[in-house]
Formats: sequence, structure tokens, C-alpha cells
Amino acid sequence: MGTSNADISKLLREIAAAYSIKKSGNVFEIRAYENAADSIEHLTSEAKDLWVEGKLDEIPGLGKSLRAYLGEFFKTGKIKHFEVVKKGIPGIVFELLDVPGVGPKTAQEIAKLGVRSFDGLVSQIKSGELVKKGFSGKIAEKILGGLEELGEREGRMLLPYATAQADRILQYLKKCLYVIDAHPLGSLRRQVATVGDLDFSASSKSPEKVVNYFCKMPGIDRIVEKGESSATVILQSGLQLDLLVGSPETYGALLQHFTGSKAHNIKLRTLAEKKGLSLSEHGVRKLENGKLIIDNGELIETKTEEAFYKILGMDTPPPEIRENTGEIEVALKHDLPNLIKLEVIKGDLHTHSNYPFPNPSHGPGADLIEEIVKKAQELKYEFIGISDHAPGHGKLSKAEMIKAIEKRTNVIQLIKKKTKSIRVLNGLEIDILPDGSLSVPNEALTSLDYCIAGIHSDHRGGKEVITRRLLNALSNPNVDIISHPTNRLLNERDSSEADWETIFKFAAINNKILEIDSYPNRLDLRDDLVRLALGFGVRFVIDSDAHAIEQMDNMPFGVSVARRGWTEKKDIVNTWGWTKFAKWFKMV
Ligand code: DGT
Ligand code: CA
Ligand code: CA
Repeated sequence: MGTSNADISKLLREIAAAYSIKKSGNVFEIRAYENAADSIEHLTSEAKDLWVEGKLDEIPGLGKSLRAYLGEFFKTGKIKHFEVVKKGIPGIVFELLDVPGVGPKTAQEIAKLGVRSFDGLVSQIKSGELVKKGFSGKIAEKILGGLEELGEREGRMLLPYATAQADRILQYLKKCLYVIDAHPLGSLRRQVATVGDLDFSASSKSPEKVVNYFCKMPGIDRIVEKGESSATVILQSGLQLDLLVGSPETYGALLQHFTGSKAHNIKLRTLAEKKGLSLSEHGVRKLENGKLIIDNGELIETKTEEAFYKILGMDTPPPEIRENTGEIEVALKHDLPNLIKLEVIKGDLHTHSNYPFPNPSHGPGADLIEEIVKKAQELKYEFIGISDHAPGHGKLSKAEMIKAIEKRTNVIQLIKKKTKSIRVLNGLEIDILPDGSLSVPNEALTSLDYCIAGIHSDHRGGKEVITRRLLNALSNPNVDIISHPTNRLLNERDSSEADWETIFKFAAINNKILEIDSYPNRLDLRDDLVRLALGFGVRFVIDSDAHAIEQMDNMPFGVSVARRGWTEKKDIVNTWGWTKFAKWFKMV
């Protein structure tokens, strides 16, 4: 077993589950394991490194006994006590906990019915055997969906990883003598939060030579398919690459086709047919009496994507919104949105410094406030907000909490005074507790420039609970922003369920801002919900949620989410001029 933070979190969750299955631990013990799992999952440094440096006590929410267990784990590769706790529970129970929608009770029940593998489970559900044995049909259905989701999740890359890989491959492609131009396309060009495989196009007069060159790329494990103008290869890293090569005269059509999305292309094809045209990756052809004339001479010139879309009588939708969710209709009416761009971002409101709060609710950042300010200056920002996690709820008395926050406010005041070319803003990120109240008393919030509230525990509460918690937080006059509203972690945890329409309506009416968090495995609020919220008039802030200054460079990924959600400059508060911005936050 590995020792990554993800491995340790999983192990701790398994112990929590084992306790609850055996009914041997009390509620507090189980909660302690779950909290520790959450806390380690969110660390910016590896827990093992902290152990090596003798700094395990820096992990918030980790008690003395858990620290000792982790020490034992790093030293010996196992924990005796955990083995005792897990004893007698079949391994499949722990595997099942990874399936969305399956908790310890259900996992145990499935194991009791003799299921020992995922494949066995699927076949027992599909054949109706499980239900015959008395298992709930409704839950069985839900589990099938969960298994499917788990399968889909596996193998999809996060956007920054996909971007880095694609850059490298593009460099290689462009070095080929026969390549006139090349582009990464598919879901990467559309900036989808996770990317399945990487698609490339190349413009060339000698397609076969380009295909040969591509198939000789270093690091290829196997060639799946190789044609005259296309290839599919798998790299040793497991990454799949698709290449299509086309002639410069019709390269626009190729770009368009391979960018997708599939749904966008299908809709376009129907539209084209009505105009007597046929579309394919090779280009646009005229149909005669509704029939395709197979003659390359009939290919209409489409050197650029713009030329391609023009033939269809429409403007060119930005790749990020090519999902057949209305973009074709507005492009036909020449009414495409003017999507927000990275260049207009004027500041970041969600950054974590290493300010030493006593008992912070979650891991602090790695760098000094001054270092964050300097990085923000390098990014040419006009303002930078520091939003550390406040001390954890219940860790300090009310008076101590107020004092601790005041003390930090004074520190920031001093930094504000000595910083000239950029505005430093005093914020906090506080917790929305399970009952919907906030982790910090109101008296401590009034001196802040702004306040972010977010759910950082008990994410798996039901739809009503999550909705009520978010609405409660939004009702507090001191709360300006809800951070990462769905709390999803890509490839790890699904979005919380909530009554989003009610939440968005409430946020819009009460001038509350929803965050688009640029952290690569969050990208939360997600694009489809951004679009939905936008319809209700919600405003957004795009933040990095950086826990180290390098992570402030993640802003472009949040901007991509905002673009996929159809937002424009006016919808994003951290693009506004200072006067409007400060007025909104009542800073003046
Ligand atoms: P991914 O790889 O799962 O993240 O998603 P995509 O969108 O990159 O999908 P992929 O790699 O299967 O295909 C790349 C593009 O090629 C896709 O966005 C649109 C186009 N395409 C693929 N299959 C079809 C198809 O069956 N019909 C049409 N019209 N276009 C297709
Ligand atoms: Ca793809
Ligand atoms: Ca592909």
C-alpha cells in the first residue's frame, strides 16, 4: 500500500467504516477518523514528509493516538491496531466504499449476500439475483450507476496535466518538416475539467509522412491504428493520442470537426443538410438532390474555422461553449456572448498564507502574506485578498477567537500600509458547520474587508441538509462569498446534492457571490452550474484557492470554467474597476 495523502485518507476512512460496521467505536471516534481523513486529503504537503520532519502535529485535527498510528505506518508499512479493527470484514466491503452512493452499511449487506468482486456484483444486479436475495431494487439500481461513474472517472486526466502533456506532444509534432501547423483539440481545446484522450490535428501536404513521424514519437507503447492521414497511439504512461492530418485548404473543417463536441457536431450536421451541405473531418461538400457527390473537387475551401462556420451562415462559437447547449442558435443570430478572458482578472480573493492562527480549522498555506502580495504584483493584479482558514470551531473560546482574528487584522493593516502598488485585502475563509451556523462569531467578522464561507466537513449530508447549510450561510450579512459551492473533488468525490435553483435565486437576490475555484481538482462551481446560476443573475468571483504561491498560477483554469459557463466580464466581480468593486463589498 502507498503512503500518499490519498492512500492515508482512504485507510482512515476504512477504519471509520470498520468501526461503524462493528459498532465498536463511538460516534466521536468515527468522526475523528473521518475528520483526520479530510484534513490529510487537503494537505498541501505530503503527510509522510511532515512525519520525516517531525511535524505531524501540524496536521489539523490529528490527535495524539492518530499521530502515533501514522508514525507506525510510515515506519513499518502497517498499523497493528488497524488490522485488528478490520479483521473479519471481507476486503470487498472496503472496495465498495469507493463506489459513489455506497456507505458502510450497504457495503456490509452486499458482502453478506456473498458478493466478492465488482464484476460479481454487476452480474448479480443485472440478473436480478441480488434482489431475489432480498436486496432493495432501488438501491441496486443506484449502485449500478455508482459503479459506472467510478469506471468513467478512472483514466480521465485533470486539465493542467492534460495541458502539460499536450504541450510536449505539440512541440514534437511542430518539429516535423512536413507539418505546416498543428493543434491540440477535443475536450482539451474545449477546456473540459477532465480530459479522456488527447486529440491533435496537423495541416500538411504530405499526410502520410506526418503520420509516420507521429508514430515514431519517443515514449510510444503501442500503435492502435495507423492510416494514411490518421493514427491512434498509446504512450507508456497509458495516455491515448489521436492524430488527424488534413490539407491546408480544408484545415478549418478538420479543426472544427476534431474540436467537437460530438453533440455540437451532430447538431451542425443536421443544420448543414438543410442547407444542402455535408460535413466531415475532410471538409464541406455540396449535396446534389440531398445526395453526396463523392468527388474531392466538390470540397469547399475552409482554410480557417471562421470560413467553415461562415459557410453555415453563423459566427464561430468559442471552443469552450461548443456543447450544443444553445451556442449554435445564438451564433446563427450573430449574438454570441463576449466571454470573460484571463487578461481582465484584476485580483484574487482566495489565498492561504502561513499566518500562524492557533488551531486553524484546516491546513494553512505555505508562504508568508508578504510573499503572496509579491506574487500578486508579479501577476499585475490590482488587489490581493488573503483568506486564511480561521481557528477551528470549538477550539477557542468566543473571546479568544475574536482576539485571534483581531490580531491578524492588525498584522494585515501593517502590511496594507507599507504596500503601495497593490491593494491588500483582509479576508477569511470560515466553515459552514453541519447545522448551517458559521465557525466564527459575527463579532469577529465585522472588521474584515470580506468573508468567504465554505463547507469543509460532512459533505455527504443529504440534499436538504446541504441546501439548508448553504442558505443559512448566505443569509448571514457578513458572508460575501461561498467558496467551492459543490465541494466536489475531481476523480475523488462527487458534487454535493443541493437545490441549486433555490440557492442561486437566493444568492442573486441577496447580492451574494459564488466562487469559481481554480484549484485543479476542484474547478467548482462547475461549468454547467455556472451557466444555471448566471440565468438567475448570480455574480461570481474566480479565485485560485492557492495554498502556495505557485498555485496562484492556476487562475486560467478557473477562467476556463467561467467561459464554459458563458460568463462575461460584467458577471465576474474580480474584473470590475475598484470603485464598483469596493462599493459592492462595502469597503468604502
Ligand atoms: P474526451 O476525449 O472523452 O475527453 O472527449 P472528446 O470530446 O475529446 O472526444 P473524442 O476524443 O472522442 O473525440 C474528439 C472529437 O472528435 C469530438 O469532440 C468530436 C469529434 N468526434 C468524435 N466522434 C464523433 C462522432 O461520432 N461524430 C461526430 N460528429 N464527431 C465526433
Ligand atoms: Ca479527446
Ligand atoms: Ca480521441
